[in-house]
Amino acid sequence: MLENEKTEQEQAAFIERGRLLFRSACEFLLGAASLSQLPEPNATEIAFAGRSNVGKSSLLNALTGRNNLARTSNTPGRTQQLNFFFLGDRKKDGLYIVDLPGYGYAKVSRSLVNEWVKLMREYLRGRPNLRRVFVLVDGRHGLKDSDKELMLMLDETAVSYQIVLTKIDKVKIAEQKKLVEKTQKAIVKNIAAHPIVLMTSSVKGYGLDELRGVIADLV
Ligand SMILES: Nc1nc2c(ncn2[C@@H]2O[C@H](COP(=O)(O)OP(=O)(O)OP(=O)(O)O)[C@@H](O)[C@H]2O)c(=O)[nH]1
Ligand SMILES: [Mg+2]
Repeated sequence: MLENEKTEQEQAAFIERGRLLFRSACEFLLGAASLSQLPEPNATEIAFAGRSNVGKSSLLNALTGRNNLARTSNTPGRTQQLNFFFLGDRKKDGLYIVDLPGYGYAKVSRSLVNEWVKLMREYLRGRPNLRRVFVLVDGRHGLKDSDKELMLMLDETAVSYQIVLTKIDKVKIAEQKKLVEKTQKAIVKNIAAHPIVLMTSSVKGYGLDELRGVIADLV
């Protein structure tokens, strides 16, 4: 069923599941620069991908209510590794959350871009526990060519993904619905893309309950 087709009661239960999941502790596990360093795929995994500076680390911090769990910065291209976090109790249940290295930063050399592509491909192919990649897209800019390239890579590797429009506090309320519709229309042919596009603001806290609920439903 689509997220926006829930009854009021179902919606409340969905939000509550997300709230409970994100009430658990979240710890930083490791930053991996190569695949050999990844933790055992013994729990559900989700990942945040997106252009440098789109707000991946900020969103992880906002979701977990921790200001500096993931490092945020004004310097694009800073997170150059796969940063693994664990939400929940590792002995019982919970999930891996991965803050993926950003892309689309103009000043990065061709060889670094190639390295990024190689690392991402290997990661996407090598994680059977990866349930969904959240592809973050800056709400002010919409889908860029580099986002479309990533989406193609996800379609090819058959990894399910969902678009999250970030920094929505910078988009006029009157424009928000149109932005979602336009983005949803643009991805109809992407076979592994979830049809629903989400909106968030890490600064204002907008859309976080919904995203927590979506994540809880994947565990
Ligand atoms: N207005 C607004 N600014 C935001 C929001 N989320 C993040 N930012 C700002 O955007 C900048 C980049 O945020 P990060 O979370 O570091 O972005 P990132 O995607 O992790 O960047 P890389 O690690 O370099 O790939 C920071 O200056 C944040 O304060 C938001 O919801 N609203
Ligand atoms: Mg980051």
